[in-house]
Amino acid sequence: MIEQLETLSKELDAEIGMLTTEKALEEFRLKHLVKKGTLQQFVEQLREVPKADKPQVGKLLNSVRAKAEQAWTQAKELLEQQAQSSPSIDVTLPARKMRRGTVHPINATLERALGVFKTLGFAVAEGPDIEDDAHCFSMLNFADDHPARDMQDTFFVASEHSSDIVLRTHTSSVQVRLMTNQKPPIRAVMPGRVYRNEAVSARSLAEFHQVEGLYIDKNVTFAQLKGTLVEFARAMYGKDLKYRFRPSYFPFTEPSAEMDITCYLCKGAGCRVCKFTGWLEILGCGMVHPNVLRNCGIDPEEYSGYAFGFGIERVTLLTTGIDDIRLLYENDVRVLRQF
Ligand code: 2NM
Repeated sequence: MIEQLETLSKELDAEIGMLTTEKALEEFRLKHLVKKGTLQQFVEQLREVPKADKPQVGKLLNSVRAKAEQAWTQAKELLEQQAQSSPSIDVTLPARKMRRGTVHPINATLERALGVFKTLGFAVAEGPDIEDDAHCFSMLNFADDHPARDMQDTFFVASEHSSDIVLRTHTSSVQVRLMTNQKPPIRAVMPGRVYRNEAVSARSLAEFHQVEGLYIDKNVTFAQLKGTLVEFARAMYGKDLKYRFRPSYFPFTEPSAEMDITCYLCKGAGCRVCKFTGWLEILGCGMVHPNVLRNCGIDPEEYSGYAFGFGIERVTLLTTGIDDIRLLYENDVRVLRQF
């Protein structure tokens, strides 16, 4: 019987190694651990063992039985643990797509525009959003009664000490700082947020982004201004675009002009986007007014300069086909995911 028990013990060792499924566990239990199982049969045979041998055989039987029971319990616990910690992960499923963030269309347009001017030799300058009347208006040749100085057009910052602190209405204020602090030649573009007390609509917001440019040196001409802006427009809107310059008025430039390009939608035939003119206005520009140069300590007899400015949101609408400026600020992911 000792021999038989040892054979069973070896069999058990082999089977214990395979106890990795519910099915193997149950088969093992039915074969060895139930009343009619192998171990109970040995218990019954124990009665026929001579008395002298009983302690030895009994001890062996007990240890074999303990081994079988322990192994079964352990394997069952392990299996239950595995089922809990890894709730049926199917590693063959396709991976869930990781969505990467993208650059906001306003910033993408801004970077593109700045890139064009950088290749043309312009530096990039920035300045404060909160300005005083001098930098925003008076040094820029705005008359005392100019409508831009009205509460209706400009946000005034409440202050105990003075009433001339405003949110800048254009980045020209940065150009004033540059002209006052640097000697010509000056060639720079100024990107930034600007603020105007306007009703919000599909075309305009009270807060938007502008890029203005400035070039001051000896003998700067209107022809150079046109060349630079045509280069810019071609880079932004397409190589074979048509354009025109129309006379205009700004307090800080003389002469002043606005630049139009043919409508991207109707190619000049006339449509709702271009209000049936075939043209879209893209920027304002002009030769810096002698008064502005003088206010900034630059001699207009010695130097001349050109300046220009445009709104980034408008460029974004024109180049993406988005037809409502407010969509750029709502940050609806359904809009943002398209860029
Ligand atoms: C524009 C249009 C035309 C402009 C002028 C100046 C300065 F400081 F030189 F006088 N800065 N920006 C300018 C001229 C801006 O934006 C539509």
